[in-house]
Amino acid sequence: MNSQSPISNLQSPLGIARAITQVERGGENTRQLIRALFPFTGRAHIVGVTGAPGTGKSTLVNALAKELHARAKRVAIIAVDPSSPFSGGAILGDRFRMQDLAGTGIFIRSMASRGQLGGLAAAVADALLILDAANFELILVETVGAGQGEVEIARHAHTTLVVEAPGLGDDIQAIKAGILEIADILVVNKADREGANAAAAALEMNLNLNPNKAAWRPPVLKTIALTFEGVNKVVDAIMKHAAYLDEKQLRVPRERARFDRELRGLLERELLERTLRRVTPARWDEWLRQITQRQRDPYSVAQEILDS
Ligand SMILES: Nc1nc2c(ncn2[C@@H]2O[C@H](COP(=O)(O)OP(=O)(O)OP(=O)(O)O)[C@@H](O)[C@H]2O)c(=O)[nH]1
Ligand SMILES: [Mg+2]
Repeated sequence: MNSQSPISNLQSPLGIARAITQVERGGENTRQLIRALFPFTGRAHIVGVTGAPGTGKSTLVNALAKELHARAKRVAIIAVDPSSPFSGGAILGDRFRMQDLAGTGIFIRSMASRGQLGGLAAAVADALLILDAANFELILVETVGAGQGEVEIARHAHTTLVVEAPGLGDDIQAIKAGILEIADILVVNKADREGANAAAAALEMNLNLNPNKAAWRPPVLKTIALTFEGVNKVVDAIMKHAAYLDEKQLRVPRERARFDRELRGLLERELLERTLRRVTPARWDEWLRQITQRQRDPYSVAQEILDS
């Protein structure tokens, strides 16, 4: 870091990309960077986009970003793939996406679980802060797959979209995976395919069966992301949900949930690191040997380490 304003490095896409690479590495430089940036954050609206593999999330996110850009919003995309340590396929797909967005001024970055000391969730949380400080008004975060990852990301988001597509199975994937509760907006993509109306009706019925106590009823919207059909309405719904959060003063509770999670994760990692720093590899090996030979149990070894 130089002595200029901490956000002066975030004025170019290259500077932003470098900052994200930094937070992926973790460590003291990351702590300093985030400390310096944090006062400049808190204005971005974070939209999580999740759903089963292949429902068209990436296509939809690109279309949403273009539509938001056309409405003069500063937009960034983070594509998170928690399942992939190397993200070979994802990188290929992303190349294509990046070309698709080239020259638009829309920032896009993909993050997989490779090479992060502090874990992917922490790196994504920090990347969101960087993009926020870099003055992006809307940040679209796409996550694939694993239920845990989806819920994790939803904790960062102000607005969560759950994307479905017909023909991927008999049931609606979100109902099966139990992720409907996190949805603020439901999208049935691939509406050009047979079964889209049935999928939308099933989602509506599920909403009727499990009515939310909150005043916001998630709209069920059909899209054809490939041709931009319905994308306008999804953007309208995002803006409407953002306004709803402001009007009902729900932004602060959502932020609390986000930072509650983050603070706990941070403490977990810090305490673990500090504790392990006091232990030599030789002692660690010796403890493992004692445990595997049933001379000691893991609880008493952990207690000894904590007491030391
Ligand atoms: N027919 C049809 N195909 C679509 C539509 N939207 C996306 N697709 C296609 O569906 C396939 C998967 O799209 P992606 O956008 O990569 O889906 P995804 O959900 O991001 O996939 P993962 O990231 O692998 O989970 C691609 O071949 C898209 O071209 C649509 O509205 N209609
Ligand atoms: Mg994708």
